[in-house]
Amino acid sequence: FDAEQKIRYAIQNQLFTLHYQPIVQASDQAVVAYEALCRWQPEAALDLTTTEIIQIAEDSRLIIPLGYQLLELACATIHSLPKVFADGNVRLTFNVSAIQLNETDFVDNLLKILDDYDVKPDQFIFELTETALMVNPTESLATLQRLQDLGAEAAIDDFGTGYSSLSYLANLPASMIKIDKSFTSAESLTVQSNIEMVKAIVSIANTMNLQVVAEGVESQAQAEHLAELGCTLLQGFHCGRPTSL
Ligand code: G
Ligand code: G
Ligand code: MN
Ligand code: NA
Repeated sequence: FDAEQKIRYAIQNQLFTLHYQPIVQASDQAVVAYEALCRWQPEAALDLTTTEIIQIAEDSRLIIPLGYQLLELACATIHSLPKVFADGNVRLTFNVSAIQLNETDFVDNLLKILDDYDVKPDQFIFELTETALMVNPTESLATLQRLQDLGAEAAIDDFGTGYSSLSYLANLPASMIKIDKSFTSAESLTVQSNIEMVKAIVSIANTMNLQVVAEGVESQAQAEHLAELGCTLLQGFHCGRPTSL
């Protein structure tokens, strides 16, 4: 079986699951959100990284059924953990690929799934990369606006690695920027130009009234450095590994 067939089989047999990684406040480590990350059950024996699975699922458009299956899992988790999610202080961030975002019925299908689990759009933050947004920039903006009108938020994932313009970003209905690991990793922070980039991104985010998450935080020293640079939210193995909730 090739990788695509294995992924198709794993979707049909519901062998995918989600793990959740905390996004915390730098000031007091309080969890403000959990990012849902796709994982497969051991029985799936896929022998592929998540990055490979998502890439193959995007190329084959299997990301559409997989994405809805994962959204159902996320909703089931939110529904089953009212103490974590119900008071509105902790949100769930969910990665959305370009193919999903550009599907005509994406928002309608999404609302149907949320409704089935009695989950509200304002419990979600949808993570989109600049690259995904730029496939259909105008339509992406309209879709995010519709989600925002429903109460959901949007985060720009892997920020700094894409090709979107500042004028586009300024008009985007997003509430959060996630600075890519390539700027925030411990190794990157040994290079002055990366430090300056983090400062510049924080400055842009503050100007645009966006929250800033530094990704890839693996140590206390790195957490402190990123907080000093103005990153108020942190995510990474130091703050918490992706786990089942
Ligand atoms: O969790 P990990 O670092 O292995 O994820 C690898 C890549 O897969 C990341 O780019 C991440 O955004 C993406 N990814 C993980 N889970 C999902 C998901 O549920 N949907 C989509 N579209 N991408 C995901
Ligand atoms: O593209 P996106 O930012 O959604 O991908 C998130 C990925 O980053 C997940 O696959 C997750 O497993 C991974 N990740 C989370 N924390 C860390 C970290 O501290 N270090 C590294 N190297 N990867 C991390
Ligand atoms: Mn992400
Ligand atoms: Na990211």
